[in-house]
Amino acid sequence: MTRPDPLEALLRAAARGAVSRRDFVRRGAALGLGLPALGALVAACGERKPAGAADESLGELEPELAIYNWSDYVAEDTITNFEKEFGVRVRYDTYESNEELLARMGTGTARYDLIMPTNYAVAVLASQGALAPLKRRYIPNFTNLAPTFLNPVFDPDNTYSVAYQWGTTGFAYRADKIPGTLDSWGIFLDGAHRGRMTQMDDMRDALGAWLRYRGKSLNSVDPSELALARSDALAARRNLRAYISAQVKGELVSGEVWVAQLWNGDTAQAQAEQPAIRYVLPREGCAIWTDSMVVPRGAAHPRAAHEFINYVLRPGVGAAISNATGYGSPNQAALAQMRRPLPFPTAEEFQRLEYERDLGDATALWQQIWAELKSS
Ligand code: N2P
Repeated sequence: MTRPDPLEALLRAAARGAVSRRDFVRRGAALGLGLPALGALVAACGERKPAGAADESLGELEPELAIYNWSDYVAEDTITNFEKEFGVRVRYDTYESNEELLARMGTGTARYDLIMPTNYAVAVLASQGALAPLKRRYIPNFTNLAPTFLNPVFDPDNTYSVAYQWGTTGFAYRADKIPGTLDSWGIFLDGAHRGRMTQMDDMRDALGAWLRYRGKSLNSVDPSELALARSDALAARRNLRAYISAQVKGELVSGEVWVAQLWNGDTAQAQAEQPAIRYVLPREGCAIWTDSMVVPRGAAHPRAAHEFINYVLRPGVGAAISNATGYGSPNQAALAQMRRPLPFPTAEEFQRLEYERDLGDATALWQQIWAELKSS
């Protein structure tokens, strides 16, 4: 049976919670619905909460979605498959660091519906009121997440975030160019490899390594500890070819770079092309992180963003992403479909791993040191 349009519009508005029970009955009656039918519909829908409530409907799927993600962080067909299945056109841009993402969000000029910040960056954005609470009713696949990735400290109750991928920030090296087994951040102080080494173009990673090198927390806000990290970082800088993140993969593969501070997954991507590349979790320790999917407050296409989150949480989609990126999947239902599921670090490894936290007021001091490292 084909319904007349006004009735369909009324039913949709009721489903969105945009119509009170009394209005629904009044408008339904005006459209010719008898009282028994109206009563049954009202009972079936239940009383809807007014607009603005936590379970408010997001309305219909929008035909567009704007995603801002790390580079090399999806499988080749992740986006195109979503576009085809949902009839949504995706605008997809990439960034190289949380600082780049935070700066872009701060300008308010770039309008994205879905972004993937790391632990501490979720906390920073949430504290700025920049994130929209997620509507779990649109994310039934949330139950596929492994318990370890639920209720993280940076977002208790997963109000704003759903885990996307996880990994670590150690370093990669060419075992065919450098003899022996490397296991320390100290390698970057070795002048023998001057010009063949790189550190991440990322304040937290580049300076965090030197804090760990001296046995300090990579979340340190202590000025004297930071002063020491600064001088180690300056000494290492003499040996560096550049501060560069994901893009160093090509130079590692070609052999121009022999040692590169890098994430585990991007290292795995380079290893696929050059088997002599090794990955190290330095003995002094390094960062472990989870990148999460979050929706900026005021996003223009929130329903499409939620659909995408739910899509990523399908076992097959999550497995395909991790198979392509080399990172760990927080999706426990996906593990069976992964080529080499990344085991969560052992208790022994965990002793050396640390999550990055929001630095609060000390962010300014970190930024000042970073600006000095990057200049000249
Ligand atoms: C993407 C790697 C991003 C991980 N290439 C950083 N948390």
